[in-house]
Formats: sequence, structure tokens, C-alpha cells
Amino acid sequence: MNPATEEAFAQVAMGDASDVDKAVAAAKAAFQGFARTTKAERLDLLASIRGVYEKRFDEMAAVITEEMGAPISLSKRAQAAVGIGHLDGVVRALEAFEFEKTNPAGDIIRHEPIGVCGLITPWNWPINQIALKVIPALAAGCTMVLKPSELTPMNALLYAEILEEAGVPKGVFNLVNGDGPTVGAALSAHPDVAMVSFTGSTRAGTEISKAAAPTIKRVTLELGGKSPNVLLDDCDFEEAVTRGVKHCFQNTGQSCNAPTRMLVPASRYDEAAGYARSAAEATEVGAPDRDGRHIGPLVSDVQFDKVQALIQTGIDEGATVIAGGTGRPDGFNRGFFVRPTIFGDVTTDMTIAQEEIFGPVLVMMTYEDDEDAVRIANDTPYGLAAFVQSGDRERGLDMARRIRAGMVHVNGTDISFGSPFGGYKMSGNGREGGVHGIEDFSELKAISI
Ligand code: TXE
Repeated sequence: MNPATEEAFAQVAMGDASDVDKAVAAAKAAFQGFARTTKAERLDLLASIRGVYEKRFDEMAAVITEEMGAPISLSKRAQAAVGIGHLDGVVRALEAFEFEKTNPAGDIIRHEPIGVCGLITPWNWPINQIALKVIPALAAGCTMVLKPSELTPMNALLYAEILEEAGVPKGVFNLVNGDGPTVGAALSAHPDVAMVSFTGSTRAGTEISKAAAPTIKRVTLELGGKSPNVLLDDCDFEEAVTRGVKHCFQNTGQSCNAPTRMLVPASRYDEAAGYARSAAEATEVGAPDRDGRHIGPLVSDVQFDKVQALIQTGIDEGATVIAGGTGRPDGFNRGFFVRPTIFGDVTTDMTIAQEEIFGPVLVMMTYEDDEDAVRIANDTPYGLAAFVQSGDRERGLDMARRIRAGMVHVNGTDISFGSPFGGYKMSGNGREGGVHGIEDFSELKAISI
């Protein structure tokens, strides 16, 4: 369904457990051969995938816009572009990767592909999350079954075409569309699947871990976040607040690593709230098929209802609405569009300070000193990303070291392609990207002679 028009534009069959059995059997049959391919052969394959992906880049951007509502400019600049960025990060890592080494004790330590992998992905950065799993799995020599989100099956089907055209051998990559409780659960529990790599909600991650437990398979999880953005008193406030709001609202707030909690010194709160209001009011909401820097709709009615309910909870729990609020923005009577919203006077005990909202909703909190900022930054069940704004590199770095999160950005927004992507605490386990992704999809073998 196109979330801007609420109209269906394609029909895709939902698979079931018997489709998972067939796909896993195909992946298992292909494993012995693919596991023995050389590094040079896999590098050639990745180069070929890159070539076909580039050729079909515009189609990829267009389909992501149509099925999940990201404005076309964002789809081109980021959503589809990261499919190439992650591939390049893995290629660089693979070139340098030593699959076999001798340790100081004289034993041979080998990285071997773990086996058939189940890849379960969400809808918010759909091809990003698919590429971040498929590419390192191929680099490691694994075969796989992908179950993309039932909300965004079309980019995954296009990716399957790209992989086939690029010459990925039969059975190495398999795709089963379907929902979580049927196809996702069957993949998680399957005895012939050696590893499940999942990105999505903490709720589904828990279900997957439970379903996988009896088979002792490896489960890597990239889950939700509630990332703090700490503004130290020596940063350029107007610039930092404006950039923080824009970043939080990017992709309509549907990013696991969005800076959703802005922490400002109590003495500068009024100033910061003023800049935040201006930035929110300057945020344009618009149709995704139009070029521009606006934000689009949320992905689905379910997400729309969830975000509306959490905005209402924020109001009920006593937070101040600095901008936005419940309902659709003026001029919209259909589509899952929501109002860019800023809450002030938010305290750590409030639901909106703890729960992932996954919409264009920023909460502003105050702190007394650096110690207090670290305490508040760490005071959620999540630990995916964190952001620190400071005019002093060493001070920013000191704060970055004290925050318990997998990725901390000082005056920046993203880690580089190839750096480890993943979180602490209930944001998951395992790390994706570059060499860390290849290692995640590998088993270690020690050979003594
Ligand atoms: O996620 P689900 P939903 C968060 C975000 C969002 C919330 C709910 O807060 O509002 O989760 O989104 C598959 N066994 N994130 O309900 O259900 C499902 O089919 C196996 C954060 O859409 O987790 C899909 O492929 N698989 C996030 C995938 O899980 C199961 C990205 C994601 O859907 C399953 C998305 C089960 N029992 C949402 N249940 C991030 N980390 O970026 C569901 N799935």
C-alpha cells in the first residue's frame, strides 16, 4: 500500500512454513558449493552485484518511495544509496580479511561460513537492512533465506532480481515473503538454519530468540533505540538544536538510531526550546513522490495509530507541547501523515522519554551538569546510538566514552560504512557492517596439528 494515498499498488503472495522448508532446503543444498568459493570469486560476485544495483538504482529508489513513503530525494540520497555504501564497506573488509591465520600457540584458526542464514528485516530503511545482511553473508560464504517486512516486499523482490542478474548461484539467495508469526517464526525455529540475523522491534527480537532457543542457533539482533542527543553548553546552540530536530525528523522519525531525546543544560532550556519550535514549524510535510527536503507519511495505519497514541500519552503525562500535537497536519485528509512534534519539560519517568515512538516526535529534557547528562542519557532500556554536541573535541569525546551505546557521534550523524552498527542493552547484540558483519556470519574453527 502506498502510505501517502492509502491505495494498494501491488499484490504479493504471503508464504507459509512449507515455503520456508523449500527455501531452506535449497539454501542447504547450495551451501557446500558456495562455502568453498574463494575470496576472489566472492569479490567478483560482489562487484557484479554492485554493477547491476547501480543500473537499477532509480527503480530501487522509486519503489522504496512508493511502498514506505520516504520522499524520493531521501530515497535517492540515502535509502537506496546505502545499498551501495554497505556493499563497498564489506568489499574493503573482505579484501583485507584473513580467513585462516596461525595463532601464537601454533594452531590454525579459521573463519568458516556459519551455514544457512535466516535474514528477517523491517520496513523503515528496507534495502539498507537487507544489504547489511545479504552482503556480509555472501562475503562470509553463507547461503540464506530472506524474509523482508510484509509492509515493504517490493524492494526485496527487486533486490532478488538484481542478485539473480548479477549471477548469484542458484540456491544461495532465497526470498520468502510473508508475515512474522508465520514465515519469520518458521525461519527462526528451523533446525537447518544456523543463524538468524534480525532487525526490528525489541518485541519481535524476543520472540525470535525464544523460537530459536531449542536449536541453539546464533541470533543477532538490531532492535529499537531511544538515542540521547546531549548539547553541551559550549556548542553553537542554534545550529545544534536545528540540526538535532532535522535529524530526529528525517525519514519521518522512523530510524532506530534517531536522536529522539534532546538533553540541554537547564539554564539554556528556554533558548533551546525556541530554536526547536522554529525548526519544527519550518519542517514541511509533503507527498513522497515530490522532490524536496520535506518529510513524508508514516509507513502504515498501525504506525500512525501508535504515534498518535504516544503523542496523546505525552500530553496526558504532563509534558509541554512546544510544536505539533495529535492529528494530521493541515491540508491532509488521507495518508499516514503526522504533525512534526516537540515536547518540552520531559522527565525520565514519562513514557515518551522511555519508549521508542518511531515518528517525527522529539522530547526535550534538561540536565544540571555533565554528570547528570550522562545519567539521563543512560537512563533508558536502550543503548543503540548517542549524540554529543560540543565545541571542544576532548570534552565531547569524554562524554562519548561514558555513554552506554553502540555508536556515539560527536558533532556528527552517522558512523562510516564498515564501522560496527549495533547496540547495547535492549537495542540488541551482534554488530553489522564491514569486517564485523563478516565475522558475525562466520564460525571459528581451531585446528591443531
Ligand atoms: O516491527 P516488527 P513493527 C520498532 C518501532 C516500531 C515498532 C513496531 O518502534 O514502531 O518496532 O514495528 C518480523 N518472528 N521498529 O511492528 O513486528 C516482521 O514480519 C519473526 C524498530 O513493524 O518487529 C518484519 O519482517 N519475525 C526497527 C520484522 O519482524 C517477526 C525497525 C519487523 O517487524 C515476528 C522496525 C516474529 N514473531 C520497527 N514478528 C529498527 N530496529 O530499526 C514480527 N516479525
